Amino acid sequence: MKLRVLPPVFRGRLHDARTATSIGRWLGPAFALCFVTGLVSHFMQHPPVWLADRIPSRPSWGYRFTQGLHVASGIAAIPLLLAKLWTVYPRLFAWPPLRSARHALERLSVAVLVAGAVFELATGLLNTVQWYPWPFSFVPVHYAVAWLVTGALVLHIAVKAPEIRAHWSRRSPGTLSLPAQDAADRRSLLAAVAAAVGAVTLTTVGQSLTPLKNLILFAPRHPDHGPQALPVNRTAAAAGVGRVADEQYRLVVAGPRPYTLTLDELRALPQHEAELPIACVEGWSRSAHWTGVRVADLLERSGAPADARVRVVSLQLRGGYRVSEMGHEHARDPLTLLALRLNGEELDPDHGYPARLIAPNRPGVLQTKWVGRLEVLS
Ligand SMILES: Nc1nc2c(c(=O)[nH]1)N[C@H]1C(S)=C(S)[C@@H](COP(=O)(O)O)O[C@H]1N2
Ligand SMILES: [Mo]
Repeated sequence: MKLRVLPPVFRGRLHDARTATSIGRWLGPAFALCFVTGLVSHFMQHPPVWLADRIPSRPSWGYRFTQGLHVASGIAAIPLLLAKLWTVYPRLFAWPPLRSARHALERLSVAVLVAGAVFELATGLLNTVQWYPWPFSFVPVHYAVAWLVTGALVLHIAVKAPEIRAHWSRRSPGTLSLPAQDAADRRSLLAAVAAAVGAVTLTTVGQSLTPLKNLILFAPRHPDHGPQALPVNRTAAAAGVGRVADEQYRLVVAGPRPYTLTLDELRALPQHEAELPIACVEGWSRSAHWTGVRVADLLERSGAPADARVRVVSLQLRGGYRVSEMGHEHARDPLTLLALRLNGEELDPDHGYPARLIAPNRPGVLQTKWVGRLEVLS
């Protein structure tokens, strides 16, 4: 007897190009928005040489906005991608599996697209909860795969352009041949997907869009939870800094005319106030009221040239975020402070006591805590 393995038969009627197009209409823009805002984040954190001194320090909420969109569009893309994969998965069993070299290439590009898209959303989501169950480092791999996915997506849209065009609008000829019942079912499916997108968005976006903070169910951070009503990413204990003793603290400003200040001397300098957010790459952000010494004043006193770049060095001895750099736009912005106070109190040790950097339009990871040194770079 000859055994034959038959491909499965799918009787569900919504595994068709029209449903795939309807979902793609939302999934495509979500990925595009996620990619563009991801690029912004990447270049603000790791600017190439030509850009390093050109990043604007305004609007002060710029990074908070783009990174909030990055994480929100990524989260919204999860139910969209799942729905899209459900719609098209019967094609995995298409028979014969390969019809021609062109068909083989197309299937390969779809495989890259699906694998890359799942990888980006999964690693991005896990990054928002600071869980890294993989051996590679998140940022460079998430960044590289984003280009791969974007390339595969552009190719996919180009290959599918005729089908997309045929199914794009309600009146397109593709619809006429389909039974009326399918249209009703499709509307239900799309309504369910829209509800899922709305639900995951509304229950997470409050981590950054603070007016919606009371709707937070799944976001890893609540913007109010933390000392002085501000979340903490790395505590003083985790950073190995602990509570810095007042009498031991020194701020070194290493410019053309280097000098050192004690904490009392720093407190005696003119203090300024700023309302600025901490906007973490992980998607939470929170605005706060900061008081401290203008970095511009400290640099001026050291004789730093107006266009100098500055390196900010933490008292923390190990860890990736102990040093940050900024261009002259940030260094000379009157809102850029070496903050000593937060929301009317001395900084909590977890927020960088006795002094931390706070600057407008800057990723949270570059808002260095426990600052011990400002170095003027030539
Ligand atoms: N020295 C030092 N500064 C740091 C960090 C760090 O690990 N070490 N973490 C950064 C990150 S990732 C963020 S989001 C903010 C968090 O600031 P907050 O704890 O004051 O809210 O601090 C930044 N400054
Ligand atoms: Mo962060």
